[in-house]
Amino acid sequence: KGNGAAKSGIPAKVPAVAQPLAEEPAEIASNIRYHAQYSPHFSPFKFEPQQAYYAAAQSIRDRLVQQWNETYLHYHKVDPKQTYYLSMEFLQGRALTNAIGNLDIQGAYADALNKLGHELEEIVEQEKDAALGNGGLGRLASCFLDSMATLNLPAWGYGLRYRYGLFKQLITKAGQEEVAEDWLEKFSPWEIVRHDVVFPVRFFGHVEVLPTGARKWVGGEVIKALAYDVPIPGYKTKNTISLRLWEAKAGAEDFDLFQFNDGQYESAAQLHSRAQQICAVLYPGDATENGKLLRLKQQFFLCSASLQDIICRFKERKDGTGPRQWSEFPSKVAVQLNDTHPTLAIPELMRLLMDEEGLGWDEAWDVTTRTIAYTNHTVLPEALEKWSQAVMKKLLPRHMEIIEEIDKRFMAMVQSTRPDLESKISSMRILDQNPQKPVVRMANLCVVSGHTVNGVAQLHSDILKAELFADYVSIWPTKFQNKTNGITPRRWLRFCSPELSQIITKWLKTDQWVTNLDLLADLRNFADNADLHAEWESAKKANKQRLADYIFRVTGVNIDPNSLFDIQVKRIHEYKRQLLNILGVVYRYKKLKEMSPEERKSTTSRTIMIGGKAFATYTNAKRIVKLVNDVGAVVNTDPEVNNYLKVVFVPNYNVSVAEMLIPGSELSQHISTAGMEASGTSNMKFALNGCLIIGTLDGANVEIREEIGEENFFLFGATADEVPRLRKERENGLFKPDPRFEEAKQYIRSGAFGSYDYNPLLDSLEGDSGYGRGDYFLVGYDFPSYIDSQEKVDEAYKDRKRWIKMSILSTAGSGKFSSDRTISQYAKEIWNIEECRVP
Ligand code: B1N
Repeated sequence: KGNGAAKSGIPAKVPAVAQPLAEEPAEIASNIRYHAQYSPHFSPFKFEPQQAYYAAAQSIRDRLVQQWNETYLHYHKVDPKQTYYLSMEFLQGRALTNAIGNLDIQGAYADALNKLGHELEEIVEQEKDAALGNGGLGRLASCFLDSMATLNLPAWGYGLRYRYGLFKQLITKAGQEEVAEDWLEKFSPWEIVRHDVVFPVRFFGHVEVLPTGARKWVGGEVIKALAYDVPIPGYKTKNTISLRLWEAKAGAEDFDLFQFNDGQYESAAQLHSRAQQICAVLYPGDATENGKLLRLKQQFFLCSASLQDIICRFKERKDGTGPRQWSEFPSKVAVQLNDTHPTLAIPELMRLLMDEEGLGWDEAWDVTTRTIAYTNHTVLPEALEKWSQAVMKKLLPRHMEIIEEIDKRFMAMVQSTRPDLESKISSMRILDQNPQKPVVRMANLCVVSGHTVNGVAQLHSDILKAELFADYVSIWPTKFQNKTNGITPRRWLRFCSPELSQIITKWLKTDQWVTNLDLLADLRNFADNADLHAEWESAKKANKQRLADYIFRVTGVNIDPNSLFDIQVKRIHEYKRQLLNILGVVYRYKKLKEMSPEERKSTTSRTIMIGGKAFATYTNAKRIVKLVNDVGAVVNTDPEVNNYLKVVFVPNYNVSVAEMLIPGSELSQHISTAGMEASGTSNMKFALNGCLIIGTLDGANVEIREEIGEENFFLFGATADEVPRLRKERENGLFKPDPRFEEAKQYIRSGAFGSYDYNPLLDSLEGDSGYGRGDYFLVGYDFPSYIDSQEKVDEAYKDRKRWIKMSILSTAGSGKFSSDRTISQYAKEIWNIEECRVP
């Protein structure tokens, strides 16, 4: 009991008041020098950029730790309701620029580093991305942390400390190759290991019935969860919250000295190596199903450790009037599940409350359902998690019992109150009793057990209510909400484009837009102002030049900063339709080839950049990567056209690369088959940076177009409600492909881009029906309207005044897409938490 308080991080005795921190560049420089000298990681006799980075980071960390201690002492005192954001992914990227920007000490650190013979811009490049996430879902979690801290909300992020994050993508003759990316190679200066925060997590074993009738999970193997805290500073506020990442460990007691002495080295440390596996690597799927046992272990590890920690904190904050009532738990704790990946939090909370704390079913169920809420991020059937009942029973026998009981009670409730739903019960149930492969449907478990379910853009939330979860809506009409995604304006404008930010601040006569993004709307007042146009264009030009230099560095391709920079960057997936983009490029190339030199001169020069990672075993996605590279190799070296068209595959797309690409973009493509992209968040980043969008009416595109005006958005393609009918038409052989579509495919088949066999990829666009056949994603259907829309882009780009105006209006219309707005809505409408500002 004695260490209960220490476990959650609040010491029994408050430590001495924090030391005053250096303010002047000279003091900061000496602080950096101190860290360089006493850091055990490097020779004290050298001070190269890498060492300067680590020393500067450690110096900044001192500040973060101080603010962070103050924050949690304050929370401990005030005891507000807190939110816990559980996510298998946090895609943090680099931390240095963000930390000094949020702490508002950028100038002082730049000067200090100058005094030490370094440039800040060069130093920040030394940092490796923390890529503990795949794509949009993980990056959203990281944007949310920034907003929670900035809005002074009492909140925590909980995740896993993967030894290896998302793989590094190499582009070779064969296409994409994956190699492990060692983000912890030296160490991360941004994490603080908490040897005082450790919880046991059990796997396997069996359920025992005690004489009292209570049930207890025993046996199996017990692995320790050790906390690493990453401080998350808010923008210009003292509040600094925590991203708590769990690492798996075995203890000395698990090391079998007897076996070791007997020469059985591997079995002596068996549990150690099993523990190591749990956090070894991030599963690299994005909207792809990964039904692997290790993934389930990871998920449970996150849920169990986090809930034990949360309960521990709840128990210790009593006001001296005796132990807390469990019925108070939901008024102190909100748990948000980032998709179904942490669904096991539901049966784990039930188990902890019943088996460890002695609550009855009804009481535990009441607490659990009032605590947990679930966000859905996809309707793609292959991404909806389903776990084999047999596997679950073996790994988590007690949880399987609890899930069976939830399922049974849910069925009984529906049968007794809603006989009209009789025929739907088998599909609404949590357990899918298909005798071939009985599974647990994780999304159903979340809908039945959570108090709120939300989608991530209006269209997506509407689809959830009308299709995926329609039957539940009639039972719980108020359970379903929309929370349109957002992005942090700090990382995605203020820090990644200081040039544009400065102009915005100058014209708005305030920098308040950084935390009140709706203020950008006032830029509309100057949308025709020639001075603003000149400044806007010169900032864009500078960003384009920086991007061109980068592209040359990483690919050797020279791109012209006067050409239209057209970018599509996101995970490679057939539903995102990078194939539509590249087929469009192939068509453009063929038309350019057919033109006379004179005719070519009147076209709009374009540089098309495509980047993104493909899941290692997703064959068609990998073929698309290869095709983009092959098309680039031919086009870029064709002297007839390469002044008018360049095609670049941007390797190893990640957060830092995005921070370079987005400010330099002029057109970006968000061209998924309508109804399939839940929201998208890069669309928001591009629009915020004054980049125009060509896109379908899908995900958040719909709302972006509403906000910035339809005349400033290049729209094409079928709408979500037309898609089922169009698929049917194809199946019935009624689809007549446009000759331009046939021409583009044929050009690739003819070998114009090399001898690689693209027939299987192109064949997926043909045939009658079925996933991976019969053009399930309607590339052929949307191709003609896509090409037409691209022609409108070319025309618009020739009219500089019109283009710049559209660009300004894109930024001006992006206020809604701040994650501050999103998080405020979660706080008010789902979590019921309030600001708790550190004085
Ligand atoms: O979540 C983003 C959305 O903006 C995107 O539209 C959506 O595709 C993305 C399994 C996922 N949905 N599902 C995933 C990630 C990893 C995994 O293992 C599924 N990612 C999304 C933020 O709302």
